[in-house]
Amino acid sequence: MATIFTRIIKGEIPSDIVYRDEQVTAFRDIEPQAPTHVLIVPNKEIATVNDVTPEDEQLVGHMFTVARLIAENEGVAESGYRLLVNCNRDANQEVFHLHMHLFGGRQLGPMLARR
Ligand code: DGP
Repeated sequence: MATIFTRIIKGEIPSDIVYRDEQVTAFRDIEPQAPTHVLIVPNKEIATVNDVTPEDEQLVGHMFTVARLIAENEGVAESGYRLLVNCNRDANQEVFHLHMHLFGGRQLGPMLARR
């Protein structure tokens, strides 16, 4: 089923797009958790990491190349940034269309909140 991200990719609802090509679209998160918070989304609908297949390896690799480019464009490449992909319930995945978060622009702290 089409997600909100497919509608963004198709231009049916507005978003702040920072990069797009034939394979991926990247736009700013609607609820930013850092000065730079961009979502890198495959144009192809893949629900979760569990649905990634060997045929998607080039596409998934391309998401990293695009992340690197966006980090440079956003001016966070040298200071550092975090790439994060949530999968299913225990990771609080909210939108079931594969996406990579790019966070940067501040000290991001430890990788996970400590219990
Ligand atoms: P995740 O928990 O990994 O599924 O994160 C989903 C992210 O998507 C969350 O940080 C908020 C963002 N988001 C949800 N709906 C929209 C939207 O309509 N526009 C934009 N730009 N971001 C959205």
